[in-house]
Amino acid sequence: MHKPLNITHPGNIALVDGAQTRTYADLDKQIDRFAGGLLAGEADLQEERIAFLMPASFEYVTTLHGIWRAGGIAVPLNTASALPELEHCLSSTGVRRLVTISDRLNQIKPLCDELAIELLDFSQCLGDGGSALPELTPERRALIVFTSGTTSKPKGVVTTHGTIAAQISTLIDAWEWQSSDVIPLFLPLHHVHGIINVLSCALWSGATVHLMPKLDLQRLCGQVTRGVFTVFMAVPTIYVKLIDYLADMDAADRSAIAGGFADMRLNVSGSAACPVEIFESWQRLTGQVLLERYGMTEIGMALSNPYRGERRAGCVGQPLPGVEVQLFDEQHQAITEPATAGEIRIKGGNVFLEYWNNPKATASSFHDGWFCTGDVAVVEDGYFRIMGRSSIDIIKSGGYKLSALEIEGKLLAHPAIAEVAVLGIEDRTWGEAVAAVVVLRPGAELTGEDLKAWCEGRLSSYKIPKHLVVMESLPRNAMGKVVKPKLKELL
Ligand code: MLC
Ligand code: AMP
Repeated sequence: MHKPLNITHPGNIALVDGAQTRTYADLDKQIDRFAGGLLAGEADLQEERIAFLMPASFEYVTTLHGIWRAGGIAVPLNTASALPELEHCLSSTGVRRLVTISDRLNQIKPLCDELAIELLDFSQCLGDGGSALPELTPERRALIVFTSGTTSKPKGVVTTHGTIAAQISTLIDAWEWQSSDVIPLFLPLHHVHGIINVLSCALWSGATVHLMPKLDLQRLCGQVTRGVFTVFMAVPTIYVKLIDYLADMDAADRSAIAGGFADMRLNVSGSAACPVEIFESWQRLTGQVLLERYGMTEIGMALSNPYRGERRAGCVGQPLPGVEVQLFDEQHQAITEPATAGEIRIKGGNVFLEYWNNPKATASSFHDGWFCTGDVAVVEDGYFRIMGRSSIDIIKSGGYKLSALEIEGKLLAHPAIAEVAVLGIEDRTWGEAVAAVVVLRPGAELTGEDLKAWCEGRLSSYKIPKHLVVMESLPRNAMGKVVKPKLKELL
């Protein structure tokens, strides 16, 4: 069983939210009360899936750990999701109880009523504490995080307490986490980057996490200038936004913020490729050599540039401790020659257990015991370099993995759209931006603004197409299959 909270430093500040703080001892006590409240006299939740919808907050951390301690499976929901997206997460995992905070109750109540889910306000779940708690062995299921892929609907990735422990401990070793570390957390808390790399590594280490419900560059940079943080982790989009934000200010302010970053012990980039230009700009601006690493919801982190040693621009380094990484060719043969591209496959205690209630998808994502990532890489002078993905239907935008098929399925319900192909188009800020190529029904008209308005409430904002191209017909191959057009030529 992993030790989710490092209570060897009970007086250390675990969490900061604005002017409020929680020590490890306070947090531990609150989690016990929450676990007891959820159990309501039962001995063990027996892997009941409990969903929760809340921004980064004391309540979020207490709920996540409380579900774990009570023997449940935590299902953190995306606070930016549209209701139909939440419906899929809740119904596919058979959730019967959902915890939220008072200002979110009205947003989610109609959906809970429709699905006969009991809606709980966080404060209702706090018991008196002191309840007997179940023993949690490493093979028990702990977490379901939804990920998009080559299927139209997102799949629930199940990790056990053992998987989570492996994912956390490898990063703590590799990046030398310490109880004196202080890190800001502005990433969404329904993905492994926020949940494992930032929150869990910090809480396991006895470090301090500053919770920010949203990325607010002005507030964040104010704290950076004051030297609050020692470690910073973000997706490349956020480094682009910071570089642009700093470019627009006067030299004295810029140098104060850049100095704050320079004084940190570590700046990490991941979840999407960090362009060499951004790596170099960040180094010029702050003196920090970004540590780029590679991971995935199903495996946590797998490859990382070294904490001590050369961090190479455009590369993701070497396998983390305890993680086996091998490139394979299309005939499933291991690639042994250098500089030959192949699919990244992974083995190790960090690899997920299964896709929830989807044995077919689970079986087809493994080959000979290796998890097949669908990412293609080469090894050059001992460093892995990601070259792209084997599927054009996966888009990475702002660090979010999006399924072109899911977005296409949604857009086909638009009354003006007869046919649609969705793809990612290169974008300096977002890495890729979502673009839709459509064929309209006879006599219909559609603008980008119309489409955006129609998508609101149906899709999360980052899935809504930012580019719209109307064509007479979609290009097809000799077999009649749609060939996604090269958008650069059309825009
Ligand atoms: C938002 N906008 C986008 C967009 N996202 N436009 C194009 N493409 C996108 N992807 C637009 C909105 O529509 C809005 O436009 C404006 O930007 C502001 O929206 P916002 O939501 O307020 O944006 P912001 O807060 O700035 O969000 C940017 C961000 C966010 C980078 C903070 O995208 C984010 O948190 N990304 C991280 C995702 C993450 O953690 N992924 C890890 C997955 S795990 P308008 O016109 O309405 O103003 C994983 C494994 C691993 O990948 O290896 O880590
Ligand atoms: P997700 O499914 O949201 O966890 O996204 C995982 C995917 O993000 C991986 O399969 C990669 O395609 C991509 N990814 C993560 N880190 C990097 C990186 N450093 N460089 C390139 N792609 C990355």
